[in-house]
Amino acid sequence: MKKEIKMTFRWYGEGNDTVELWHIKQTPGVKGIMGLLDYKAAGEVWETDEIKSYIEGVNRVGLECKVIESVNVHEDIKLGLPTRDEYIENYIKTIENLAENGIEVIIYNFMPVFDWLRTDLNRLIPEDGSFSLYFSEKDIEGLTPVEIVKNTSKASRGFTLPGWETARLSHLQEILDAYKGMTKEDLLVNYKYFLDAIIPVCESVGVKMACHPDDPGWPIFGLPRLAHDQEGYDKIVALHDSPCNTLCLCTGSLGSNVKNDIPAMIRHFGEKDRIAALHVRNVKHLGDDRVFRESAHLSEYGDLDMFEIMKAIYDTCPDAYIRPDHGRMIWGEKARPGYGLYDRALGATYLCGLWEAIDKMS
Ligand code: CS2
Ligand code: MN
Repeated sequence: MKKEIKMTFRWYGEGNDTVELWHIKQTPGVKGIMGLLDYKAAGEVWETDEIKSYIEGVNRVGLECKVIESVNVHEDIKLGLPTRDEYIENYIKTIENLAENGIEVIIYNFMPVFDWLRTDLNRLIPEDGSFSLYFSEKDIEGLTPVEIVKNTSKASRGFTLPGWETARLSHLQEILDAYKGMTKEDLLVNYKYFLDAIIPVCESVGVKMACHPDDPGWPIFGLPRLAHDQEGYDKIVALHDSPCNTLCLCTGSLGSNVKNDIPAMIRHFGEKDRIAALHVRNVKHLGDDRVFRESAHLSEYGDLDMFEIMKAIYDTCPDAYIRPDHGRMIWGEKARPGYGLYDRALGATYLCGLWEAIDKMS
C-alpha cells in the first residue's frame, strides 16, 4: 500500500461493552481503538495511572490507542460561567496526562446539553429485519427535552450512551434554563475562550483536538449549535488558528443535513490540514429532509457516496484516524444501541476494501 489506512474501532472499556478487545483484534484492517474512561464525569481530571493501565490493557491484545473519544466539556465552559476556569484547568491537566501516555488526538464536542439525539434507538428496517437508530423531527415536536431523555434512557438497554450521563441529565431542566437567550455568537465567544486556553497546551504536548459535529445537523429545542456545516466549521477553525484545532468529520452526523456535500467538506478541511479524525457511516433519508435512519455502510443502502468520501480522505487527509461509527443491530445481536460488533465490523472491512482499491488505482 502506498498509503496506510488508520482504521480504528470505538470501545467502551472492560466490563462496559459487549464487544471485547479480542473481537476488535480479529476484525480485519482494524489496528487500534478510539478509547475512553467512560466513568469520568465532564470536568473531572483523568489521572495518569488510570490512563496508563487502560492503555496497557489495550496494548496487551496488540491494539493501539492513540485517540480518545471523548473528553467531555463541562457545561459551565459552554455557558461561560465563572466556574469555567476550574474546569478548563482540569481539562488541561487531562490533556497533559493523555499526551504523557501517547495520545495524539482527543475528540470532543461543543454542543449545548445534548450529544447526538435520536427519536428511536431500535427502529426496524423492514427491508431486512435489522434495527437501527432513527430520527424524525415530527416525533420530537410533541415532546419536551426531558421526555426525550427519559425515552432514550429507557431504550438504551441499560448501557451508557455517549453524552447521556445520568448524573448530568438528572438536572436537565436547570441546564436548559441556563441556556435561555444564549445566541450562536455568545456560544462562539465561550468556545474561543476555551480554545485559547487549551490549544497552546496541545501545541506544546503534541495533541490535536478534534471537534465532532452536531447530530442531527441542525439546531434543536432552540439551543444554539455551531458545528453542522462548512460555514460553521470555518468559524470554529478560525477561532484559534492552529494545526491542533481540528475537526472529527462525522459523515453520518453531517450527512443528516441534506444540504451538506460531505466529500467536498472533507476536501475543504483536509487540504487545510484540519481533520484529525473521521467517523465514516451512511444515512438514509425517508421521504423527508428531517427524517432519517442510520443504514448499512455501503453506498447503495444510504444517501452518501462512500467511494467519494474515502477518495476525498485518501487524497487530502490520509493520516487521520478513521472508524466506522454506528452500526445496525444484525444477526440477533443485543448490544449498546449503535455500538454492536457485527455491523460495525462489516463497515470497517468495507471501508478498508474501498481504500485498497483507491490505493491501487492511484
Ligand atoms: C459519536 C458521538 O455516538 C456518536 O454519535 O460519534 O457521540 C461522539 O462520540 C461525540 O459527539 C464526541 O464528543
Ligand atoms: Mn460520529
